[in-house]
Amino acid sequence: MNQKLLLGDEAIAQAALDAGLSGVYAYPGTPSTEITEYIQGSPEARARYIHSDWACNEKTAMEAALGMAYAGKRTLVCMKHVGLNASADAFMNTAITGVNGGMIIVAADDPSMHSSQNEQDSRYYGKFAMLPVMEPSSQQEAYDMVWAGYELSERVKLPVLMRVTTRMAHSRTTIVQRPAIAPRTVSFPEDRRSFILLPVFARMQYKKLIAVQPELQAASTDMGFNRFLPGSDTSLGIITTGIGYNYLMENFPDGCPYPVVKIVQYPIPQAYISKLVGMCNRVLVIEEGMPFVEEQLKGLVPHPAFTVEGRLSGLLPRDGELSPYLVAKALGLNPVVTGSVPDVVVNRPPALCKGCGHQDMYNALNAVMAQYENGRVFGDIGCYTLGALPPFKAIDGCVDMGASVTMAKGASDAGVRPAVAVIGDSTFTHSGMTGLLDAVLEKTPMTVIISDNSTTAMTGGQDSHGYGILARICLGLGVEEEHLKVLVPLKKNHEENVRILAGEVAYEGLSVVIFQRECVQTAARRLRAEKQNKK
Ligand SMILES: Cc1ncc(C[n+]2csc(CCOP(=O)(O)OP(=O)(O)O)c2C)c(N)n1
Ligand code: SF4
Repeated sequence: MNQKLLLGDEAIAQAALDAGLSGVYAYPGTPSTEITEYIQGSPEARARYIHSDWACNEKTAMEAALGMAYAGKRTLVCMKHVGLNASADAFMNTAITGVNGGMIIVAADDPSMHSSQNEQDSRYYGKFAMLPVMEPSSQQEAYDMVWAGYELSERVKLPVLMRVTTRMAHSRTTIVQRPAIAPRTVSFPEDRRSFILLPVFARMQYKKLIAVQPELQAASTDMGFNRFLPGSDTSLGIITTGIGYNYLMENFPDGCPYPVVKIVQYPIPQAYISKLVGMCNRVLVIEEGMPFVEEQLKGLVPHPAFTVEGRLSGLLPRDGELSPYLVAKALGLNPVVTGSVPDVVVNRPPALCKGCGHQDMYNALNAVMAQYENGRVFGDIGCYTLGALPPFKAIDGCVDMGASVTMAKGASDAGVRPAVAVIGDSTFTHSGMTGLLDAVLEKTPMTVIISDNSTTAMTGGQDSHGYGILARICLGLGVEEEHLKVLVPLKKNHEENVRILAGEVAYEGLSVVIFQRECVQTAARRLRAEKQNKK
């Protein structure tokens, strides 16, 4: 019996490797990044030539994985929850094409928004696409579910969505591994038409998706992950989802007195829910994320026979992460663990690192923008978003990856002058390039600043697809050569940078200014690694 101490993310990665993975496709995003990094660092994955390079964005990742699943191999796609939005077109259509080889899509949700712009719940996407969803309550369950997920995926010929949340992804425990199996060989779908989503074929495929739903419902009781746990006190019935089960059981170390339905696989197991509401007229739903189960259970009109409580009723907070403490309060228990942060932890606002090139870029930009009364700067997502905070207070927006360019364009179309976008190199190749093409084609008066630190710094310094080719990409998209400037953000260049940037911002047309200097953290890591390699 082989045991390993692994993070939830790593347990998923290890399980995929053991279950014959042929390729992982992903774009970094907290709390999902460690899945792909684990596979990238695995000697076994290297020896087996398992694909693990980062993709440009989540949509390209999803589609490449679909291609691998088309060819009969087992594949994994990983992203943070908002990445599922970026790949939603491909994701929704994977449910219509179905798969040939096993495909697991991991969406890592971030309740409480530790490092995200919202706290959406990916289970809604699973229901929307009518796909099976797995939501492990422990790291071991995550490991086992990857195996079971591939088997289910290959049996019903559909991708499986695995939803994890921050605490599950980022806490560590011992995992019991299974003996590894060989990867699948190349095979093709039986029906060549299934992947051709012309309406005539897509209609057939959609009917198949509807027809398989009873089998998915049966799987959510037969596969043994969801459970009905009897309890002697039927004054309350409890439904937990995902990690909510742990939070409940932490409050009942000697066993829960109430009957419990533990849900970790969807569709929601109707048989277990019926059994619970048949014996309890008050039900508490403990779920991490949005009130997904609670809302469905409640329906539109109050049920005469039972009341449902949870995040919607106010017994649990409507937003933010759950904890054993909050669950104890909802149950009217004396919390074993308190929810307060010890006094020794002093809150301090996040800031750019000392010596970071984004600072010099913002100093130059602020000097230029000070000359205008009504100019606006649209920021984007990355370390440079911290330019919104003091001392810079340099940006007026940050919405989703790539939106700096397109929002600046819209504002410019509305007459805002100057309209400036600030975007990082990785975010630019993720979603900024297409917006820039719109602006090129319409000759929109605006300036796009690409703050190029040659890495994807915010998520830990992964490779950036634009490395060394950003200027060529911009020229290729049609940016005028005389209005494409490359500057080095250093203190000693400040006056010169302000002068050049001011000229481009004043230009009544489209300009791009690339501020290029490597992230100091990535540079330090690179130098350390180079030193190590020389030894
Ligand atoms: C759709 C989506 N995918 C992933 C992320 C996670 N994420 C936030 S910023 C970022 C990239 C930042 O890289 P870059 O633009 O180069 O800026 P840097 O952090 O290096 O300054 C990523 C991957 C996200 N917020 N949204
Ligand atoms: S990690 Fe790099 S890009 Fe991010 S703030 Fe620090 S130096 Fe700047």
